[in-house]
Amino acid sequence: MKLIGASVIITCDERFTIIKDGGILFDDENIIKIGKFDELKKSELQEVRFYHSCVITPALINSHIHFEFSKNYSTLQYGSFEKWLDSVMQNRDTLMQDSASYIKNAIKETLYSGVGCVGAISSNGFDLELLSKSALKVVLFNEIMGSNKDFFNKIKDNFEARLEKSKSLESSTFKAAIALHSPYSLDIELAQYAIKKAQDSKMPISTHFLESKEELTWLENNDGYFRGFFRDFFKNENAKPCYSKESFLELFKGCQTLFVHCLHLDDNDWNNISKLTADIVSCPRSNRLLNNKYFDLSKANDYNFPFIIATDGKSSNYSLNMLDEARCVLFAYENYDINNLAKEIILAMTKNPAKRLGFNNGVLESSKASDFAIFYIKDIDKTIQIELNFILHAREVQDLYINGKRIDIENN
Ligand code: MCF
Ligand code: FE
Repeated sequence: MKLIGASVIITCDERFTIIKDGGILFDDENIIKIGKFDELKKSELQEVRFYHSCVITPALINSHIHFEFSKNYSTLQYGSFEKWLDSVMQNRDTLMQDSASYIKNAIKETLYSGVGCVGAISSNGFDLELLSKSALKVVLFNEIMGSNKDFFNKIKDNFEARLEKSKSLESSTFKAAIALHSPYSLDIELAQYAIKKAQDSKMPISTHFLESKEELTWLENNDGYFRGFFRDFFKNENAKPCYSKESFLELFKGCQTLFVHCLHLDDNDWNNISKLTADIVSCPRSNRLLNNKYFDLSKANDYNFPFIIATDGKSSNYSLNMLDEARCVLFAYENYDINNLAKEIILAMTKNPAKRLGFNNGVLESSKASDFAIFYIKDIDKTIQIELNFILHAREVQDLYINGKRIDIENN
């Protein structure tokens, strides 16, 4: 048994318990007991450490990230979804080329920001082995995309090979799953085929949904930007949307789904998603950069969706640091009481996403996984606004534990 302690422990449990001068007693799998450091010190211990002027949180969770796009810095265009997608189509191949070193750095950046667990969208499988070898806990969402019937067999073969490879690498820290890119980019036959695979193997699904007004116009009116998109990039003059919003959502009955973005939902869509076994993931900086819009948090509250935030990839963000994402949220939602919002943001990157990714982490209480992040925050023992000061000042972890082991991030 090991014991770590700190000036403050933010447990993220049901009552959002905060323990001052707290301690966590744990082994390589689970938390055994949590309480006051001085009390727990009386146990038989292999290792003891107290972090002065520090906060311990559950290791953070970034539930939507595209590691393969980590080479993008200033290449892709921001400010309009249309310009962004055009620039992805034009630069995708060069961004993928020799991207391994960028992916490795992105994994490091992720760990340094206190993230111990990710939902990674893998479009080509280039991130697969690097992620499986990393210290991170990973749900690898193998992406399927395509709407041209001539290529269906090729797409299926490629998808299946990636899926099988990721299944063969499964471990206590690595799980295979499935991502359907979006309703504008995926034919119904391929969607049904991939959903069946997810259901047969009880894998969660991730999908982008109603990110842009262009997608909404396409699904509702069969018109707008996407007409030109299919004509210019796929030589298809007669492309039609494969779904209505309703028929797309219907596909996910009986699945465990993460809908990502959801910036353009109407009441009917909110209602339909709330009937599914589904959560919504919001990527605030990505949404600001591509679509000039933030997720409607008050609607999410009305429909009882837990708040979940993620960074998306470097394809639509300037960093993969979850603490930068947290600060963006704090400043974006000006109508919310700042102290309450700070607490909601902490849950949005711990307890709330943990439920769907299934690693038994995200909360510090006995029998949960031993995944912790420790941050030095000057004078944290002098404030009553712990959550707010944590979000304002936390930048890089002091230490990160995954499955009870301290991670050597630099050499990971
Ligand atoms: O989430 C953002 C914006 N929305 C859609 N896709 C992506 C994002 N970041 C990367 N992507 C990838 C996506 O996985 O870009 C490609 C896909 O492989 C788009 S090609 C239609
Ligand atoms: Fe995304």
